[in-house]
Amino acid sequence: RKALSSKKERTLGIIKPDVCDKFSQILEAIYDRGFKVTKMKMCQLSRSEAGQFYQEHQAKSFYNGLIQFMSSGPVIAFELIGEGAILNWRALIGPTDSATARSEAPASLRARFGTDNTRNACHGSDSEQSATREIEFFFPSKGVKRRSTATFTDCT
Ligand code: RTP
Ligand code: MG
Repeated sequence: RKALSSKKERTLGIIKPDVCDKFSQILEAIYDRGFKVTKMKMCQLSRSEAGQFYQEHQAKSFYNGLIQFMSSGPVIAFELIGEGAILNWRALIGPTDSATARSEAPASLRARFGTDNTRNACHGSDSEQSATREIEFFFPSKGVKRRSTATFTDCT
């Protein structure tokens, strides 16, 4: 019987507005780890789109700052597929706080490219349920009733 972590999974990653110019180095790390990149979109989120995306944090003290940051410039969102992709992608990005990442996971993307607890380079879905919702948010399936109302402004 295969270990749980060998299950093929999909997850949603985001290169956040602080590090869009580090796109090529981040993509290189993603391919080095053996993920398959199956969908990708560059766009700028409105405040309401960013708020919808991070709706589970609505009541948190950092919510407004998070929404401000996530709508401050272009993001690159992508779907990754791989064995244990949800946990493995979160391991590659590292702890939420970039300073913690630098001490505990120096090779992680947040250690290498993040600034602090908010401007932390990358996002990764935290569960299968989040991954499904977040992939649908950025890459709405056609045909069935669209669950995402996001319009995604081009970065022109
Ligand atoms: P993410 O959802 O972006 O992958 O990050 P995460 O799971 O590691 O952390 P989460 O708790 O979900 O927080 C979402 C994002 O909110 C910002 N944040 N700021 N105390 C703070 O100032 C604070 N805490 C969190 C970060 O941008 C974090 O990634
Ligand atoms: Mg999270």
